[in-house]
Amino acid sequence: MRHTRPDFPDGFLFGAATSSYQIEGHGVGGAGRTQWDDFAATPGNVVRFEDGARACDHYHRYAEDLDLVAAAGFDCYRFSLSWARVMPEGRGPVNAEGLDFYDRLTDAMLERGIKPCATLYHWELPSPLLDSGGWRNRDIAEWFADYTEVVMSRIGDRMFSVAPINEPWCVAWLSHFEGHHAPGVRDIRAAARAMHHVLLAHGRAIETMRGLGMGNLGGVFNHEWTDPADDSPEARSAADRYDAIYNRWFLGGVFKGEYPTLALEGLEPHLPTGWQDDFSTIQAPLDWCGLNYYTRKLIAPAGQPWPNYRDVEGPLPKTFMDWEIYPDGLYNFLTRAAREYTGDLPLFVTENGMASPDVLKGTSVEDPDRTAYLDAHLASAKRAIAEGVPLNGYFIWSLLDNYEWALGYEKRFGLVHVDFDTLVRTPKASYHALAHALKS
Ligand code: IFM
Repeated sequence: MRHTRPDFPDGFLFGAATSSYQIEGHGVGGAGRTQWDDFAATPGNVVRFEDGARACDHYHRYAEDLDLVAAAGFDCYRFSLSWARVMPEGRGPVNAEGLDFYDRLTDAMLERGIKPCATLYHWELPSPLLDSGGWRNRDIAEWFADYTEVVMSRIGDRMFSVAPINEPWCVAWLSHFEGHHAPGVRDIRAAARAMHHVLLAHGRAIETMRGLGMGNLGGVFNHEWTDPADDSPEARSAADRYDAIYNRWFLGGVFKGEYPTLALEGLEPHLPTGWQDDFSTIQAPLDWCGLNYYTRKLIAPAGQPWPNYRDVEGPLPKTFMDWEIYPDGLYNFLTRAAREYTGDLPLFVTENGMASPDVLKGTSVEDPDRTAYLDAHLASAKRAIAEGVPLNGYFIWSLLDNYEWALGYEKRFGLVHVDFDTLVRTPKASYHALAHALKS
């Protein structure tokens, strides 16, 4: 890697990220059923009907995994907690075994000198809550606040940082308008409500944690850079609508107390009554803002009703996800976020990384494309810092190969290869390159 730790300001934090359902093994430890178990059990939703029942068995192998985090020289580990593991019904009874697990995990990080960076929700909604409407139901904000209180009353004293919800766009739009993720709904009214309720729940969780006396609280928002597919005004306005729904809705809600007009054009008729009154909660002050970034999209009109866009194939080299590699997008977002939304607030790149068809040969995995991808995105991060963007850290997705949701186990994002039969972990060449860079 060309970039090493000394290229970044003193105190700049490097971390690796994972999420509960993608690695833990949800079939053990008394976890309740989740919307992803149901979605995966419905043919046609997930490649090979794969689910997270065993995943990487991190539940039993967390010590080995944290050893890998420490040995690479990471400062932080970004992990998530499963709502259904802590409260199998989503409300009411607590699974003591689940809380104990997160307590052990936290202490295991601290024993290794790793800063625990928690996310409260990374998509495994307890199935009984979906029976009650899930993200369509406004009550989810209070259910989520209750869960937050339970879990953070136990481990909140030892967290370095906490964010309530990973990637609200995925929770709301990808899962309720596009239907690609659980619960697989394709319905504009459901999507509008989820778009709003996910931010309301975010705000209630922040308020709850402030009430517990916690600090260093943030939000984690995913972004896709958006360019028009051609020079036509129609393509420009389709790209602007995409940008409004994907990128500007969430930052606008949290940092400005407003939703973008181009998104309201389609969603306002479907929002719950009185939505404007919720911004005081949604805008609960944050200590930092996290941006997840992977790619850009080229957007054209689709000849359909609102939102009337489609993405077209771009010319740039692509990852195994078929995502264009566009490091400038990270720079663009960091500078835009600081300029238009977050000002002096510390920013973090909370996810960045790529999938590749990595193969274990003997005892090694050569993944030069991943090293190059990370290096190029670190260059963009550095460029933004040089222009005054208060970027304080960078997290790689992901520590381990894991369950890539509807795409199952085939898309390997890890710095560490996982053999999903034997569960043996093998650090890839990118892991070694990074470890070298972080210790420089
Ligand atoms: O695996 C996901 C993760 O759960 C959320 N952010 C994007 C990653 C890659 O698709």
